[in-house]
Amino acid sequence: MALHLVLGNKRYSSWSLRAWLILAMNDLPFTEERIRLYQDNYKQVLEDKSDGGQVPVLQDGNITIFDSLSIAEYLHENYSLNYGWPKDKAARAHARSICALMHSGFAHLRRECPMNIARLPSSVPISEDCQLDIQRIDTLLSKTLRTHGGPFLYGEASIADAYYAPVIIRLDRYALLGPLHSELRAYTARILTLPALQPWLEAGRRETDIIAKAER
Ligand SMILES: N[C@@H](CCC(=O)N[C@@H](CS)C(=O)NCC(=O)O)C(=O)O
Repeated sequence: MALHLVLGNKRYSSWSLRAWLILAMNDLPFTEERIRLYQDNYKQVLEDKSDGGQVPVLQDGNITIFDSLSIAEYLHENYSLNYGWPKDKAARAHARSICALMHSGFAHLRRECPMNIARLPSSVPISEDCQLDIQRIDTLLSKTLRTHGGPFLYGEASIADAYYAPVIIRLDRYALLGPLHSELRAYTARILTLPALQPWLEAGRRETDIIAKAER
């Protein structure tokens, strides 16, 4: 069946990036359709695409999957991914846990430092709560990298790396890396130069639609 991904602006849409990167990392052929978020009748378009009313949405023939984490699970379950969830049971359980944590948490970082591919790295004032989110991410990812020996979170690349890629981009674009563990700084460089990610970064830089609330 043909995979079709509905996504938002590549400059800003972090949840879209997660789904897109899982597909790209795994070399799965797919077509994509970009919705200009917060423009014209985008909300109606999204409502028509899925019951979730948001991007990303994956269509696989007549099956529609919405929400980035469900898309990850669907792809893992239905396609033989080279870079799906980790093969080891304990690592897989941990990877699912940290992705669920990302999905439901780190709200201060997400709100105060929106993903913006085109942003030139510079710092902005952030709250203490946002600082705590960053420290927690640093502790979590550095420990995971140490436990599995790198170069990716669970050794080989996996869904978890795609899931944390937008966080890594935020740490870079808001110049937040300085005080972090060396493992996480090295990992950041690895993710930012990941070949599969480059087409997204290039497209995001070229986009001219500005979403004012995502610019800081
Ligand atoms: N929990 C959802 C979050 C999706 C989400 O917030 N998508 C944003 C773009 S990154 C969106 O569709 N925003 C437009 C809107 O909500 O109207 C997921 O993981 O897919």
